[in-house]
Amino acid sequence: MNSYLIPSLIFTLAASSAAAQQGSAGRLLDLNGDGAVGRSELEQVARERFAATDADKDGVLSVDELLFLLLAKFDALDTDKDGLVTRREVIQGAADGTFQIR
Ligand SMILES: [Ca+2]
Ligand SMILES: [Ca+2]
Repeated sequence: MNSYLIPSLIFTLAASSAAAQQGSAGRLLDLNGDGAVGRSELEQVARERFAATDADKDGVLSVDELLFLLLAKFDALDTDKDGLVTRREVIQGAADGTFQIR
């Protein structure tokens, strides 16, 4: 993975995970409640998600740490637990905030 992809992936997963928990990515990312999402809010969420993903707290993300995150996302999308993620499950995940399509 390149240096751009990892932060982008972390942010996307952070936003979609948070949206699943709170119903809307906008509400979660709007940390100060002013109705807008600023760069500092995006960066704060990304920093927090990075810290949560960095299980061994060494300041970098290993392949294992990223795979753990991706597997958790996969499990959330695989709503019928058949070990496969269908287009319907992705669409449903996008609708309910489990998965963010960009
Ligand atoms: Ca680490
Ligand atoms: Ca499935």
